[in-house]
Amino acid sequence: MLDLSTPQIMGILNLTPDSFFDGGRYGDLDLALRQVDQMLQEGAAIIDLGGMSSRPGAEFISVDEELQRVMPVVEAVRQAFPEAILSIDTVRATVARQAIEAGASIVNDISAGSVDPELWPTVAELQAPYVLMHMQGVPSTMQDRPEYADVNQEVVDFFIEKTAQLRELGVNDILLDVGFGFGKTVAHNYSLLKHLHQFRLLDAPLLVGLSRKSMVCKVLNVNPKQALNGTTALHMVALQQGASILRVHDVREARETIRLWQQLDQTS
Ligand code: 8Y4
Repeated sequence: MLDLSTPQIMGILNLTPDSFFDGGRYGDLDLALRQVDQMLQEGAAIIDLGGMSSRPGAEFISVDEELQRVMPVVEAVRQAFPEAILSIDTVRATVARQAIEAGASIVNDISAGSVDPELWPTVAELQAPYVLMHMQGVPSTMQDRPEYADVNQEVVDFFIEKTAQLRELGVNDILLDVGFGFGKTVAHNYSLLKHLHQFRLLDAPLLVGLSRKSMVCKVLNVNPKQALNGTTALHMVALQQGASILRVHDVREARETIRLWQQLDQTS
């Protein structure tokens, strides 16, 4: 279904209250479809759709509101771009189920099943590929005081424990994600990036989400709008460390980065 013998791009489609999208607003669906069209043309293999913000301090929305934001887009994208692979960014079983039943393929869950106990059994039942992401704490407070004895060891242990539980439930296709910025200081994030290669030992594809995040912005003293160049630099590091999927806002630039990495990788 998805060839991971070479790195691929997951394009971000934000459908959150703090983005352009407001479910019911006239023209919003059209705007979302045009953004998807552009990302696919620029080389995204997967489109990640999320209706609930996971930013520090973001507001919680109801299941109904999340469904109202996400489902029309899943259905419209499905219809307009039947070949596109969609991932649903949700922590809720109901949203995951409806999205998968409407044609989405992948469940991207930043909570590692910790919010909705029905999510993992649902993913198993639907036999959907699942993104297992590490987070310390919960979004509302995760950046208050991140603390680890050894961040790399802790994330490895987390992956080993959770993948065993997922496989026990019958979840067969697991992607691993260290969760940059989710309960981590800048130093923690860079330690994970520098040693990302170690996670390859777990024998699952690695997804990285660092696009325009604070690990770029804080070091460069720029805002997210100004963080594309820094994002690109770190994407190249992630590729060198064995990342299989880049979750990005800027597909064209990520495509170029992968192309340059391939050239380097094929060089003796
Ligand atoms: C500007 C830049 C503003 C970044 C906000 C953000 C990940 C993820 C997010 C990730 C996976 C974000 C849903 C945070 N990050 N899913 N989701 N991995 N699997 N913030 O790193 O992009 S949302």
